[in-house]
Order: sequence, then structure tokens, then C-alpha cells
Amino acid sequence: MNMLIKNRKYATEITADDDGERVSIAGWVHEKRDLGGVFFLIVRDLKGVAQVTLHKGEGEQQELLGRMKKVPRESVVAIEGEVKSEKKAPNGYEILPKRMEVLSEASQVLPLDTTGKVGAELDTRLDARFMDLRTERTKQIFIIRSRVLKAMRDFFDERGFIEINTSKIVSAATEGGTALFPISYFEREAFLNQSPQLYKQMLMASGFDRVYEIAPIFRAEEHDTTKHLNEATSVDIEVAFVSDDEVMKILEELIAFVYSKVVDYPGLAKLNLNLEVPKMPFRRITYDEAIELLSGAGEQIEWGEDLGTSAEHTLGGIIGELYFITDWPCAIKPFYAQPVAGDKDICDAFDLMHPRLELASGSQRVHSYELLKKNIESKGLSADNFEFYLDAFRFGMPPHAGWGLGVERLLMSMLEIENIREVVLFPRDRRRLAP
Ligand code: AMO
Repeated sequence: MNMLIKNRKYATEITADDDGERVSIAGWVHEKRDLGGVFFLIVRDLKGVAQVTLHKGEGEQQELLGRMKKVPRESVVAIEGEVKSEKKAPNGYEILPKRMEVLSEASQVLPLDTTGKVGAELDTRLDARFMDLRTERTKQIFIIRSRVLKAMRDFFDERGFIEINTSKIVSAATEGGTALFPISYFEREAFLNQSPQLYKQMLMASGFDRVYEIAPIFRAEEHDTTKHLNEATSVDIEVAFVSDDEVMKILEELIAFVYSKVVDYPGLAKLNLNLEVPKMPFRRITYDEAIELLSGAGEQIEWGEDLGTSAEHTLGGIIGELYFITDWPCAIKPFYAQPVAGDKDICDAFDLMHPRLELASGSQRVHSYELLKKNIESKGLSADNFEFYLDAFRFGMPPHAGWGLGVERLLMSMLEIENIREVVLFPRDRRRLAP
């Protein structure tokens, strides 16, 4: 192993207190500045940047100076040198170089400017995503994404949930309204799963009681919007022996917990954000109240009609914070949503809304075999395709409830990002299948 790399320190691990120490760093050539008597090479790594300062005119350093001038920006280098405290440099120190190794030379013409000084279109950034991830803002989005996912796992773990992984190759649809991606599965047709819905419910019949899954969902959405992906990440939970009210509480507690783990993260500064943990309980309005509010704002929705983007924005403008819409018409909710006691047209279903968009949806589930079978058929689906699922309701299925939350939707709303593609490493949309 190259000793320079083996002993490498991150830029932020070195301080002015190391004055006089011999160190080695490794990273990408971020910037080069030639200022008459001195030459600066700014080296960037995961944690930050280090200033390498070479004073010209020192005889034996001529060869090093020549190589530093020549090395293209974004090449990968390892540098060994002496630390010198320097108030004006990043992190309060500079490195006086003794040796430099070019580990990988970059081509001269870069697809993007990694210093953030020259902006680029999102498409250009996504085409060169590996390089876009070198920019501070993009990098921080994905570090925050990782913190959010860890916070979620910690949250569920503390509450006694079991993490599950269900199959993504399936034989039946779960969510009416969005199309499936067909795949060829030997001599049969199969699909990419739209949601772990059927499986997480079946596990309630197994006695697992509280499960969660964080995994991809696949939706063949034809439209190309700033809030839809064809491959998204969903956080799903299912809980037995509880009502929808309890899983709504778990949802708002999860959101508040996740925010609390992000608000004091220093990297947020790179996104110019001032985050606050949302106050609980979140406001709850019924579907009827929602259409009344909309009508007051001049937007007419027929009872039984779904709320489109315009209605979501109008309501968001009126309410201005996270809120739930409850008591939905069963006609626009999936077959597994349980009707409220005494009214077969309204379901114990809910959506969690951010003023800009829907974040999650869930419900109390039908746990009666007969009603579920009837609901499947009345939605125009064939009960035969759901036999494996229906079976789980014939041999002891407890009452249960759950929800699904879009990770990308949560992130984009939290970080005030307009386009959902920004929070996915390699997004899949109507046009994009690579990288
Ligand atoms: P639903 O279809 O509402 O519910 O999906 C749940 C959440 O997943 C996210 N989501 C998406 N995000 C980006 N692009 C998409 N194409 C996309 N589709 C969905 C949204 C949405 O609120 N089985 C139920 C959940 C349940 O009842 O447990 C379901 O999948 O944030």
C-alpha cells in the first residue's frame, strides 16, 4: 500500500496545533491559484479542503511547482508536507508540500464545475452524477439522506419493530391508479412491486405485530413531474392490534424524530436552511373539511374526487404546516382500506401532507376475509390473483393498520428542494435509465 495514502488524514483532522508536523493528505485537486510569489493547490476530500502552499523561488521545489501547475483540476493526488498554522487558510493551517503523487489524472475538460461557482442544469448534473456529488451542496444532501435513514431505523428499533425485506418481483398489483412495470419471469409474466403492501399485511397473520421495511417501490407513472419517480424509496410499516389513530401517531413521532436528528447537523448550512422540528400533534382535517376549505378558496372538488396538485397547493397555502387528511371516500382508496363503522362509503384512511405535496398515506385495514375479497372484486380485480394474500385472512388475522412514506418526498420537503430527482443518487424517470 502506498504509504502516502495509508497515513492519509482528512483535511478536517489537521489543525493549527499540528504546526511543524509532517502529514499526508489525499483527495481531488479542487482549485489552483498562481499568485506571483506563491502557488496554492486546494485539495478536497470527503470532509473538507486543505490549502497546499508552495513558495516559489526555492530551488529544489521547482520540479514540484511544475507538476502542481500542470496537474489538471479534479485529478486525484496524495501530498506529503509540513503543517504551518495560517489564520487565512481553511481550517487555520496550510501544508508546505515536500512530495506529491498524482494517483489519477483527470481529463482537462470537466463536465461540471465542482467549486459551485458555475451552476449547471439538473440534467447535466445527473448525467455526470459522480462529479456532481463532488460539489458541497449535493454531497450534503446525500449525507443528510443517510442520517435520515439511520434515524428512521433507530426510531423503529427503539419501538420494537422488526425490519423486513419482501420480494420486489411479484404477480399482482396493489395500488390501483398507477401502472406496473411488467418483466418476463421465465415462461410467465411478473411485475416489479409497487408497494410491499400485501406482504407486510400477510406478516400480521404471522404474529410479527410490528414490522417496517425501507425499500424501493416501482411505479410506471407516465407523467414527468418534479415529485414522481419511477423508482422511489418507501418506508412502510404495519402494526397489529392497533387502529389507524395509533399508526398516525407513530408517523408524526417518526417525522419529528427525523427532523430532530437533522436540525443541528452542521452540513445543513451548505443548503442555507433554518430547519425546525415540527410541532406535534399535526393538524387533522377530514376529506369533507378539505373540500369545504377548497370551495371557500374558489376551488370546487366533487365529493369522491381525488385532490390533485392544485388542490394540494391551495390547502397547503391555507394550512401552512404538516397536516393529515382523514376519512377519505373509499372509492378513491385501495381495496385494503377499512370503511368507518356505520358508513361503507368513507374509509379509515389518511394522507400525511406537507404544504407542497403528499408525504405518506395509510389506513386501518380490512381484516375480514369476506369483505376483502368483495372489495378486490368491486375494484375490478380478480380475486384469483390475490389468493396467496387472501389465504392469510382465513386462518386468524388480527386487526391492523399501517402506512407508506416516500423517503424522497420527505427529504425534498424537509430540505426545500424543488425537484425530487435531486435527492436520488441515480434517478429513474420517464426518460432517464442511465447512469
Ligand atoms: P401510496 O401509493 O400513497 O401508498 O404511496 C406511499 C407514499 O410513497 C410515495 N410515492 C412516491 N414517491 C415518488 N414517486 C412516486 N411515483 C411515488 N409513489 C408513491 C409518496 C406516497 O405518499 N400501500 C400504500 C401505503 C399504505 O397504505 O401502507 C401505498 O403505497 O410519498
